[in-house]
Amino acid sequence: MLPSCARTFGKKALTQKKALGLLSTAKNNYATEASFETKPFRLHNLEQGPSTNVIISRDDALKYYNQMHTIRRMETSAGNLYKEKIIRGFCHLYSGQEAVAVGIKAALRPHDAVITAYRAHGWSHIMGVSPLGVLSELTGRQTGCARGKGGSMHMYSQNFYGGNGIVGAQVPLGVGIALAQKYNGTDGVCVTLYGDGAANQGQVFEVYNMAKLWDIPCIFVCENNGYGMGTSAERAAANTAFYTRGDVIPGIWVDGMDILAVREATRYAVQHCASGKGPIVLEAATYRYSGHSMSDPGTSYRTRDEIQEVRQTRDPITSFKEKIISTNLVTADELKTIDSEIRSQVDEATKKAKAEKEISMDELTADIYANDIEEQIRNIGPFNPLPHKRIGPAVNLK
Ligand SMILES: Cc1ncc(C[n+]2csc(CCOP(=O)(O)OP(=O)(O)O)c2C)c(N)n1
Ligand SMILES: [Mg+2]
Repeated sequence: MLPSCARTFGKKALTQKKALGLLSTAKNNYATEASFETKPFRLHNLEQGPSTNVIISRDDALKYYNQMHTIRRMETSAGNLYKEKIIRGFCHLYSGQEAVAVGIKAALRPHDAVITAYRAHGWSHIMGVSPLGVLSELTGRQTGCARGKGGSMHMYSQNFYGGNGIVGAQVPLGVGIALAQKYNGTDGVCVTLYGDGAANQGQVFEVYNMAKLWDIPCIFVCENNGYGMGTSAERAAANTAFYTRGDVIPGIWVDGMDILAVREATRYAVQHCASGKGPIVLEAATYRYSGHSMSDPGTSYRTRDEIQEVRQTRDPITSFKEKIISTNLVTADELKTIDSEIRSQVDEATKKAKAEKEISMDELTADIYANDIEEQIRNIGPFNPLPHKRIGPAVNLK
């Protein structure tokens, strides 16, 4: 992405300051906004796509940098906690894919919904869960966003429907959420994410069909990170142009390593769905740095050089950082300060996530039902049921 222009903040004010003898410091010489040219979008069943000219403000630049960096840092910490055996069970990291979550979220309105698969830590955070809420959930502690009962794949928040461990199963659910949006007369959309591997499942095509038939406001997002576990997309899919696979549903290919391109494509998709035109498919071309999960070193089906090359040439954070520094939206020093703030925030959260308590046994059968319809829950045997109780309000129950 090439910088095409940067507008400098308060040039007149600056001249006046200089005239008054006040030296301009780097701090008050920022550009307030800059524009960039994205890679071309590829279009399917669309005459015109999103604009390749994107504008970003200084405030948004800082916000997106902060969000992407927080996800990266949190995932590094999660990886370490797993290696220390403090996180147990499954743990799928999102490092490398940050621009997809941050770019999509930047284009959503508060009433839009999101559902994803098991690579859900970054999404949970971006949808409102604090680093402590995520990391404590991973370590199974009571400060976790699901009080430690959900773990890596089952985190939720307002308008965020998880965290789903069965490959592809969230796609019909996402269409259902979008159908509810339409049924309730909101103009909300549901962003339904799935991987390149999941994209080959039959249920995905069944709901493509229903969504188009009923013009359901669902944004299908295929996060194509190149692999489904150890199988490359090329080996698994006869057609790897995932943005075309909705047949009559329009589709857009977007560089998923460029947060601004993702934001622009999502804005377009939201507008498309919210104006009653039905679903749309986005394919975000991205990459995962870690193995599929913590038990996969991730180097038997791809080379270390391949990973290294992506890190060096397409990393979503480094490339964004270069853009916003070179257009004078921010300074390198400012980003360094943000880096160290994020580091201490995540370190602090990690410390707490290790030290917090697990929930007590009586919570084992709590919050199973949103409405307390069954007072007793079957135990490991049928004769000693455990009481059901509600602890907190259900997150997405209106
Ligand atoms: C129904 C089902 N089949 C198989 C699995 C095992 N499995 C977990 S992840 C995965 C690969 C999915 O790859 P992709 O959709 O590309 O997502 P990514 O992991 O790359 O984010 C498989 C086969 C599962 N969880 N559920
Ligand atoms: Mg994949």
